[in-house]
Amino acid sequence: MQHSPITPAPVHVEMHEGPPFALRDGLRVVSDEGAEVVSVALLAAARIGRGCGFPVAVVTDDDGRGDAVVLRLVATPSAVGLPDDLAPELAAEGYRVEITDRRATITATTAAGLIRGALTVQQTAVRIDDGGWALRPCVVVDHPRFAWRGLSLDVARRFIGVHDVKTVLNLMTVYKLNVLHLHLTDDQGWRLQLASRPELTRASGGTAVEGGPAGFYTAADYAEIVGYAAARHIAVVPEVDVPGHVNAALHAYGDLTPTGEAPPEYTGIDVGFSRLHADLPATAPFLGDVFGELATMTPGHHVHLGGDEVTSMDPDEYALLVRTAARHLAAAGKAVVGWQEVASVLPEADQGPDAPAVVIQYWDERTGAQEVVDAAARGARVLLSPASRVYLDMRYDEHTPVGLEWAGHVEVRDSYAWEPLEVLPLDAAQIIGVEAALWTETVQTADQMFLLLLPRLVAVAEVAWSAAGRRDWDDFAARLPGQRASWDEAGLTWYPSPQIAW
Ligand code: TNX
Repeated sequence: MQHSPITPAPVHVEMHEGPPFALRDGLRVVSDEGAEVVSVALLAAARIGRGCGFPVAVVTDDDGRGDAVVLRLVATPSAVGLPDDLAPELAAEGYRVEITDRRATITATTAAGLIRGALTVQQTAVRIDDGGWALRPCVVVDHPRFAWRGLSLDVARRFIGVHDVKTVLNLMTVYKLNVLHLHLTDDQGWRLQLASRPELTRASGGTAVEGGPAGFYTAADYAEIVGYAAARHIAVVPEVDVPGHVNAALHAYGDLTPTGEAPPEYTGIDVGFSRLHADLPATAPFLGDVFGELATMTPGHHVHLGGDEVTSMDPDEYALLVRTAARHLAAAGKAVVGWQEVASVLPEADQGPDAPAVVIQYWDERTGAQEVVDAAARGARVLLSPASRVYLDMRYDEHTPVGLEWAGHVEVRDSYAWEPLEVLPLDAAQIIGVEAALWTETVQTADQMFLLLLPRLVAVAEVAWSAAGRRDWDDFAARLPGQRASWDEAGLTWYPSPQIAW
């Protein structure tokens, strides 16, 4: 059997011998009826057309002829070929792909599964003699290991504009990641315009670490990002970080400080010095406005309230502030996500059994593991972001021109060769998934951002998607060079790690 290029590695793949499916002018995408499927079909047609250099039509009647990429919805996971006992959240993204010399057929129970399959189809593409493209014949049956496969982008320390966010979303689509977490606020800047609190972006939208790129998203910009992500079946999880990391908010609204006086803007990179105050009359209305409006703007299920690195606050006050924010989100129908520090105060004991599970994001391997395990025992689900593996703002080695080092150097193999079930003493069902993080204290340009993301983001994507038994460093290292042409074509900077035979 031939070697599979598909990344992340699928659950089941057979690459077949025999003639590939040559893509020629006249190729059609045959879609099932229904707006969601047709939207995936249009996206697939546009991607294939761009790659091949001719227009690809979308049609909804299958005449059975060749030269077609077929998207087909079926009613049950078993009709896809997926195991009957697979969790519904995983089955939803499962798919089957079959490529013969005349057709590629993608089968799934949802549009999300179809788009994951469409990207698998694209990864089988090879150049043929006439300079065109062909798809390699194969059968793939696949589904994700974890429901949450994320990337957190810190757009607060430096602003990342809509265009660059879309480029990141394109990359996430290719590697089947499905959550974009936007860290929208921090000491150095506030990046989302809110009608209820216009001073936030007016006073703090134009600052960034050390005079770096600043700016903010208008409501329309944010909706554009959310819509672009949704078309790719990627959820946007916005984060407003409280009760620490709030200098940008205090700078905009002085009544959030005990003196009533707004502190100056902050453009350094220290953490832990700013905080809200539970006993000030302005604080509760601020939390209500911000989280209420954020929830309204966000169609997705989850909203992140931060909660990290609050030094010098009485634990009762911390609990009160975090729980106030959490209750505003719950009242708006959202599930709460928080950094691991909130594990001491969430989920609340009286949160009913029907409330959506709180998600605790574990990042700091130096401390707090027991609190996370205890929160999981109270019903939380855990999102794994162990810094020594998936903090993609860490330098690869001492020569990396940008990045921090507090969690050590993180080479490609570090990001790849770890087992999520071994990070904390948890059952598999308590782990919702894996999320990489790109903090931007040292990042000034899009090139620097992609240098840090590539190739490590691909490694994390495989940890999150591929079955444990399908993961193998040598196999991954052999597949990775096959990905570089697509990065080069997209004009993305990447790190030529010496661990890979490029
Ligand atoms: C820790 S991770 C932080 C961030 C920094 C990051 C730098 C977390 C919840 N807090 O504020 O940007 O380290 O690596």
